[in-house]
Amino acid sequence: MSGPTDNLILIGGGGHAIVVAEAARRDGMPIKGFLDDNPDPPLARGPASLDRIGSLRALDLCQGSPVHLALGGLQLRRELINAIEAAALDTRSIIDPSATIMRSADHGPALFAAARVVVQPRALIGPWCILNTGSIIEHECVLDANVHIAPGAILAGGVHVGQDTLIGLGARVLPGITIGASCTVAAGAVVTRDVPDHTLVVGVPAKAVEHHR
Ligand code: JB2
Repeated sequence: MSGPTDNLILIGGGGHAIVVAEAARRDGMPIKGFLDDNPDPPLARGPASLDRIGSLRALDLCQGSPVHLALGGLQLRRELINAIEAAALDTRSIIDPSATIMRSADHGPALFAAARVVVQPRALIGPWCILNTGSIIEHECVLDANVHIAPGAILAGGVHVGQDTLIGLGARVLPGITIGASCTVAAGAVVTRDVPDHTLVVGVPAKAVEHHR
């Protein structure tokens, strides 16, 4: 449980926040509590639970504390990113100690990098991205803001991903491909061609099935 010297506030208390909280502790970052609309979400229960200190949009409670946006849904993340930026809150990156980010790679603020992530040389990771468990971002990839790479997904060298896009569980993207903004690459898909903005692609090789978000 959090103690008097703890200070980080997580925004979100669901499954993603459980993973983020553990990585933050491993990274030596004490946690004060979390915001969530659900009065009894997963992070409030079970081992290493934390205290809920307010509703999800009660960002006034975060003034003076470092925060990390700890929920996975991209549309809700986009709304909260806009609110957090408007409130000029002090955002923190959380990087699990087992993640490897090569020295010539770079990332923006508010990154979450989970256990066993690998970011290879000269990759550029934009602000507010999630690199989830065991994902691989190869050399010279460029990720725009609020890109979510799900567990086990792999981007080959030189891939560009537009903002607010989800690369699903275990998906693979071939070298040099450009994926647009607000896209979803379904779990297990293999992307062999560029993907325009606002497109859902599925399958092997990935095909567009829907214009969305
Ligand atoms: O539509 C919503 C809504 N959706 C989620 N309206 C409101 N008011 N709140 C919403 N939330 C809030 O975000 C809930 O309070 C919820 O506790 C919190 C986190 O959402 P959820 O529990 O749905 O999932 P998550 O973001 O923690 O985890 C998802 O993303 C992770 C990256 C899951 O899909 C995980 O399996 C995944 N690993």
